[in-house]
Amino acid sequence: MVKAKARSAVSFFLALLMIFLFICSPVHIKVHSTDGYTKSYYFADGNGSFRILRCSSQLYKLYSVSSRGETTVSASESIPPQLVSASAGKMIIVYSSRANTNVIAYDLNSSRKTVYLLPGTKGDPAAVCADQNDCIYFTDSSSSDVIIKYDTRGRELCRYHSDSRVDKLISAAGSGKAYALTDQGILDLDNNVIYTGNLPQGELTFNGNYFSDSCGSVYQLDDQNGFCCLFRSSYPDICFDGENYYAASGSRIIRLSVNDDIISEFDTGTVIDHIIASGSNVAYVCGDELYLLDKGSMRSRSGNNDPSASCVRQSDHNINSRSFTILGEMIISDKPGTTFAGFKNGISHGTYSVSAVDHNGSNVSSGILGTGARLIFSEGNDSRSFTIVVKGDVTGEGNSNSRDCKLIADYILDISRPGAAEKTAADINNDGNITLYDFYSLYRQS
Ligand SMILES: [Ca+2]
Ligand SMILES: [Ca+2]
Repeated sequence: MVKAKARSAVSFFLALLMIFLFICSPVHIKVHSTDGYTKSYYFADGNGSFRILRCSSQLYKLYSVSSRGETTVSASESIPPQLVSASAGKMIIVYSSRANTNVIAYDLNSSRKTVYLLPGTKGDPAAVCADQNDCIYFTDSSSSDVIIKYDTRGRELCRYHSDSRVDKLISAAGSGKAYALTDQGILDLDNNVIYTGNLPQGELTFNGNYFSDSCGSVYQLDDQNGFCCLFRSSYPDICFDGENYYAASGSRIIRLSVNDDIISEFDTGTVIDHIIASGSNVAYVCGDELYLLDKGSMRSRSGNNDPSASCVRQSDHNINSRSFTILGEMIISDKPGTTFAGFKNGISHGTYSVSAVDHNGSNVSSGILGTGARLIFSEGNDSRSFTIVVKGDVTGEGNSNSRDCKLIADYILDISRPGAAEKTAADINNDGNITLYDFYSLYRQS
């Protein structure tokens, strides 16, 4: 009787242990047999699920892996892909048949498939993406500085001429706007603006709303901020779950705060090939298998960044802009209401990171910047500070209105004296003096 009780207690604890181990171990996703497949791609839909595309010289198969680890085949075709790319929740496969270029786009959220035929294209496909309106942007190797935009029926809508070779075409998750990554910078195709700072390096991985490069940087593309670098680490493989950054280093996964401090880590026991986030879920690839990370199993650790995983990035300290005038240590804007992100994205700043201080001297990371605010560009011990001048904004809150007219009148009547930035902001016609002409010009505008 006692023995039976002891046995049932032991089996009860064994069962508990099994459940405990099951909960604590990462979910193991083994997708089909990988025999015969020559290449695998891993994507995220941004809503917590992952996709695995297995390709061979005859076919491809697309698997969906849910946030709970259930795996299903979501598409399969007897087509050998020539080019595969993903951005803004769309996965695109390009293949050639009968001298035509064919494109299949899968919406990763709905699995909806759109098929395109791009007639008259020559050469091998070099870059492709689809925007939110299902238009295709395409570049081939025979004219790698030309981007052709097609509608869903394969009709050519327009051509963009980049001044340099197009390496990749990507689109933003929010707006679906298309960008071309060239060897000169990132070209915003809608606005014809080129960003030359903080360029992605190597392979790009998309997780729906963010993307990372193979040199430890995480980027965001959205309607408001356009293209921007959110984070730079010393780890060559990193992803972002919307709250923390997760880097892979050997067999370890390291969770980093937005300040690049280590919060916790997990040793998987196997060398990790790649780490990827989808929404708030993180997965990692070892060999041919995908594992979902159980964040609860990560052990707390504090410390600085791991220097053993250093990713060498060349410094670039050039500051220039097509959107704003840079004069000495002033950045002059004729667009009242420009936000911190607007300044940051309108100025190419190499590898500098950018911070801002408003006209009252408070650190800010968003919102409108006005005359007297400062932008600080820094990297390591190197730092440069510029004062912002917004034409017509003398009061410093960033917009021009009757209060700015009143202050200009005070300058003219010598009731108050402007500082250097205010003087430049009040001199609407740029003749070096503040006169009634400046007052009337602003009065008519406001
Ligand atoms: Ca103002
Ligand atoms: Ca003037």
